Amino acid sequence: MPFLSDPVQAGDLQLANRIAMAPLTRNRSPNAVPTDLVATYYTQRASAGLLISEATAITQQGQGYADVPGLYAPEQIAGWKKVTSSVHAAGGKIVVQLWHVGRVSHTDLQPGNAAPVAPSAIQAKTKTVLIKDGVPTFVETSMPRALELAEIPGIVADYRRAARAAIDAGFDGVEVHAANGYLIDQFLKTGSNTRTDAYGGSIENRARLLVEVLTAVSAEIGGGRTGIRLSPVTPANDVIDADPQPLFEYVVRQLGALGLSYIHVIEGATGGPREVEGRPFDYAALKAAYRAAGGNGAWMVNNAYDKALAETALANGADIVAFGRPFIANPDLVTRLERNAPLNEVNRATLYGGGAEGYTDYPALAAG
Ligand code: 8OZ
Repeated sequence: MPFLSDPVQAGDLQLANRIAMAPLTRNRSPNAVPTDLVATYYTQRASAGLLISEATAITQQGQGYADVPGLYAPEQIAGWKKVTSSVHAAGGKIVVQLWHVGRVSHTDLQPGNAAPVAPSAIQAKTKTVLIKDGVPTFVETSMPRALELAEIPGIVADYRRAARAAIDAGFDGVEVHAANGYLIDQFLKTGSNTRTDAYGGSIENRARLLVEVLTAVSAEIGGGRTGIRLSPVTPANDVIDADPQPLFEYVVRQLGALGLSYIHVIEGATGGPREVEGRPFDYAALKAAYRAAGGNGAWMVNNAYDKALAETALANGADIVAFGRPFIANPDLVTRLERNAPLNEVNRATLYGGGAEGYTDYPALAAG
């Protein structure tokens, strides 16, 4: 039986251990450019087998929150280069999470103050963050407009361009963010997609954007450097599907032939309970469907894991466990899990926005 400290292969990525740092939004990249402080933060955590960056906008249209990073302008790529070279110098591996928020945005953040785009003109009952007079402020998301059929190839091309930019910026690969109620998840799920064209209606149609994006990204940079994050039953950002089990089994079957590096599954409600009332889901069946379709990527699980639960997951066939909040508060989480050392608690007041406090000042264990 593998241990968390054992190495693992995820497509082209040779990882030193089975502990990943989950993608975590921190809103510390003004003008969408990662700063030197961002490089320090990731480098402090480079002992993870894999660092997955915070969600990173593939275009300005894909941005939904103040001060999140992007990957579409030269200065953003230059900022990320400092992050990746510093992480690599520390012996770490890092992929970038490619993000289009779809309807989870605000006109203040969009090019020309336009409406955010979505599969359908259905507003999300969720909040986003703007900076008003220097203060992070939660506001309702704006009413979106439905994407025209003719615009969809451009969205796929934006993901492809961002994947190339990721390699230019020195990342070891990408994770396509298809979870948590953002654009790709909005297309997947019946509650946010009422289209009547080739991208709405049947499971095949609702999954079409996801399959086109993953096909394009893996053609651009190689499947072995391409991962994906899914959240079958999360209520995050007001998404729901009428029948998620066949939907997600279809999705992973389509991914089987792409040779992806990993499939990253959020079990339950993102950052919340592992069981969502009224939304049962069989994750073992999901993994079996992926393997039966020839999928050989690593199987990465996430949500509310501690060491004991993580070891049980490995015993049950997971390959990698992603830790979120524990990695915010414990830069040396790998060592702490190995030694069964106590964990620092996360300070929720400093999660989003601000500077070094609650970001790069969490202490590592004393040496020795
Ligand atoms: C917390 C705050 C803002 C965005 C996600 C990218 O849930 C996020 C996110 C999380 O995937």
